[in-house]
Amino acid sequence: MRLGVKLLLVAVALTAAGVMIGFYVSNLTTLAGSPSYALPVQDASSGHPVVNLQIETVAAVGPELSRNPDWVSYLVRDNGQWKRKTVWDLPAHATVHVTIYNFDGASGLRNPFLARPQGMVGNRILVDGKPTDAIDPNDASHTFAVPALGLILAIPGVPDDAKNPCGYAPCSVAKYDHRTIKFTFHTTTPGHFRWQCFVPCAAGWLDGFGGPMQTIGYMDGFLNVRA
Ligand SMILES: [Cu+2]
Repeated sequence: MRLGVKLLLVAVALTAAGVMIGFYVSNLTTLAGSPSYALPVQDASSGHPVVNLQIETVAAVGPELSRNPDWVSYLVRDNGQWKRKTVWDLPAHATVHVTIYNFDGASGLRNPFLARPQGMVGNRILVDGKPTDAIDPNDASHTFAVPALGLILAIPGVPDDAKNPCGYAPCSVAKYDHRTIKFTFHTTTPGHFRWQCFVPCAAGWLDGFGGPMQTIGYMDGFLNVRA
């Protein structure tokens, strides 16, 4: 083959690879992102706003809420409806009462240190009503962590032999087997804080950390703490 033809083939192959990488990046960028949800203030009489944050974690987000129905996800209760919104607007210096309903099974923690809840009031959580200051790292399904606020907790999973697991979200608390986690934390000064899951829960992805684990709107989001 003549040198000119070889060079032309290399140029064509490089261009094609470049275009494909471009499509891949643009697809990921389009997928990532989430509308924000502003939590309504329940009570401001003490001078410190009080808000309730209700979230659910699901094994599969379902076709109603995503074009990736099999992706694991967080959802937030917005006006009584479960929505795939992972950017939450919170008032500064607020008391945030959090309830997490987990419908997913366990994947286990890579780092057992994260099994010890930290950064919330009392450094403990209620698991199905029981005060808990450490869970078995193997039982972790997801974590809710806001590293900049020093807040982290691991969420225990639904047992493998659960009789009534939820297939596709949205998952009804009244209908399906779940774990209930409650805790309270305080926001500080205004800021933009990342939150994320640290359990390698993205089944089918490299080391469980791809897809929904690296895409805002599923296992990652932000707290917008506003003055
Ligand atoms: Cu997760």
